[in-house]
Amino acid sequence: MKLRKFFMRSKPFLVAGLFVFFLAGCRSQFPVLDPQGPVGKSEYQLIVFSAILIAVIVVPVLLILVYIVYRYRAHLGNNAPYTPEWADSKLLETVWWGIPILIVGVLGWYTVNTTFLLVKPPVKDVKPLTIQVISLDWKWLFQYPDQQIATVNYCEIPEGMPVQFVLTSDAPMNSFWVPQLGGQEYSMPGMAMRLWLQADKTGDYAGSGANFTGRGFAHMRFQVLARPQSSFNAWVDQIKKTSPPLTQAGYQQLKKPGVADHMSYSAYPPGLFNDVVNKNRNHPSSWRR
Ligand SMILES: [Cu+2]
Repeated sequence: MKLRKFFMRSKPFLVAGLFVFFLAGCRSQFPVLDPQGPVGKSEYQLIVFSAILIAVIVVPVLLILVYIVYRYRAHLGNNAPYTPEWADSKLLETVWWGIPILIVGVLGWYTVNTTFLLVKPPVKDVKPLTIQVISLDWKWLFQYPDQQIATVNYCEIPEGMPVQFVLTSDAPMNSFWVPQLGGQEYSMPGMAMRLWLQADKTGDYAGSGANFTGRGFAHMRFQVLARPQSSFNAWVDQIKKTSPPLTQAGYQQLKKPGVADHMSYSAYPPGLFNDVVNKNRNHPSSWRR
């Protein structure tokens, strides 16, 4: 009877526990836990490290809670010590202030070190690629200033090369996120934000807008295709030869709210990215106090 009651009461915890246990088996459903580049990997290590340090506190506290509730329960014949005059314990105070201070200190130091490193390119001996990204309603425009080509809703990058994404928005603010390559960064009207990412291996990496922007938001997905340098070069040449240029009129068309497929352009209006950033400087979302 007692045992049955115990299981009835702890049912939500058991279900939650099983849920976590089974989910842990399918990594591919959690791209953040399957990083494919140095940025994603160091963020993954930060996640694991934080989870372990948090568990150091949470697990013993929950175990002690269960023990206390059981040990000191109101029950005839319970011989647990009863000490109503007990006031304090220097030893316990030291333990429950000392451990958290230590953990917050270590976690803070590690987090600051890791995240500040991500402001710089992940590797320094390879010349980086720059891609300018404009988030629109409801599509992503990628521009390659060195190659002078542009794409919509997909971009190719060479494997093993650090890529500097420079982000802005010509629509509501959004957030640029390629979970397997690294954390998200905001794209905001009137601002240019930098995000370093790198793919170690050839592969197709899914990306999406991580900030709700209205009706077509669910379609703001894009692909980051990491390819060997030679195929990347061939791809650029191919686009230069076969794709139409993006004109100013074409951009105005693209800017109109709507969803889009993958598109490629052999050229784009010079200075488009900077014009978009400057034009939106008076946008309310870029006001500074
Ligand atoms: Cu901002």
